[in-house]
Amino acid sequence: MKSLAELADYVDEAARTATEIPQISDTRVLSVEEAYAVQALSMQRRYARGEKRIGIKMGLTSRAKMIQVGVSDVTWGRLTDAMREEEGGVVSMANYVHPRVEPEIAFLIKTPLSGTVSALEAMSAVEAVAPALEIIDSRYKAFKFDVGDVIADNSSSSGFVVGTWHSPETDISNLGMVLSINGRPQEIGSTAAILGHPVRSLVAAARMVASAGEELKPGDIVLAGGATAAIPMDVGQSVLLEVENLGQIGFNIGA
Ligand code: OOG
Ligand code: MG
Repeated sequence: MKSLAELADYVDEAARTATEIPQISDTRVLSVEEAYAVQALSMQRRYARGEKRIGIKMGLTSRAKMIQVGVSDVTWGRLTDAMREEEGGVVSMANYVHPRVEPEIAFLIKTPLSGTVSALEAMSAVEAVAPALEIIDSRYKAFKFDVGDVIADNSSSSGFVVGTWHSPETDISNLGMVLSINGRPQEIGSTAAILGHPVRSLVAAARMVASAGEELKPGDIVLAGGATAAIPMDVGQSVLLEVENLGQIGFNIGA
């Protein structure tokens, strides 16, 4: 049986080379605690290669997402500078295994946040909010995993695009979201699908990073989680997200 450090190498290598791998749970079912240990160790390998941690992503914060992947625990993962894709740019499929895109909200952190906080305290630590697209790319075969698998695989984090930052005073409780592919709406939702209000995802983020002995730092980006099911990506598609009052963002998908 592989050690947690060997499992970290296993998921890191799959992510680095965009190669699909059999599920860890085929041979060993990880507890949530063990899975976060694997994630943390695998991130050490990325940082050692020069990637910088620039924030975190929350996962499975909406019912649509929980149902799509069959896992109903809220999870988190770390974002690095290498994962950021350019707004309006071309995203290359070659860097991914079987990516999917989902509509999200991003928070920009102004003051340190960690531990048990209220929604009001969480919002007062926010510098700005923006529309975001997350590109998730589970390294596991057929995009299938249990909760330990997905946490170990950095909650499928792979890429993301952030739009224009807006004032933190913007009411983000229930903003319409339309995710279109090639000009055709594919998923329609609301920011309210994210735990009832995206700020609850930030509250959960503060609690979850604290349990890993970390904090949300000034300048960090926090992705609140997909508001709708994610859509499989393919070469030649143009992806556009329109969020009520926050504007639109998108990218094109190349080979
Ligand atoms: C797990 C990651 C979930 C979200 O926004 O819910 C996630 C997955 O769906 O592969 O990023
Ligand atoms: Mg997501």
